[in-house]
Amino acid sequence: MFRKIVVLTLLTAFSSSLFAASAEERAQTAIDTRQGLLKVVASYFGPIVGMARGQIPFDAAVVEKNAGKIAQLAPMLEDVFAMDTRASGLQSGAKDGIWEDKADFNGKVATTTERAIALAAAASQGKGPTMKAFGALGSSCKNCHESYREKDDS
Ligand code: ASC
Repeated sequence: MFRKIVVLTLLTAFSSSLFAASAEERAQTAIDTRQGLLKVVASYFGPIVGMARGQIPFDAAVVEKNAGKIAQLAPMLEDVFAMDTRASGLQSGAKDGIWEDKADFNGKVATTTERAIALAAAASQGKGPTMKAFGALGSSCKNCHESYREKDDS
């Protein structure tokens, strides 16, 4: 009895580690990964939204740091969206165009990266120029969502 449990436990453990994940598992992992990355991006974006709305004091150092992080994270969007998950039938907010016009999608990602770099550079110029650069970054997020996100609430 105990031996059987041990053998079954080992088999279960090995079946998920030794053998390749199913196509559906790989697709779900890809969806979770890209949604997770966008959440990390949003976590750096959020405090700057708070500053723009006057809910928290303007802090140039935080803007510079967070924009720098977004500039590092944004290029990863091209990588995490590389896998076409449409055939999996799994639900997500990703539109077909992502894989039908990769050059455009990747171009929008590149624009976002450039604008995040520009925001980091603007942070030392004071609140006015910073918020102008932040507006430009936000519109590149929105632009991509309008084209490629099913439920656009940006
Ligand atoms: C975010 C987030 C979005 C964008 C958008 C930019 O942090 O969740 O959808 O930024 O608000 O316009």
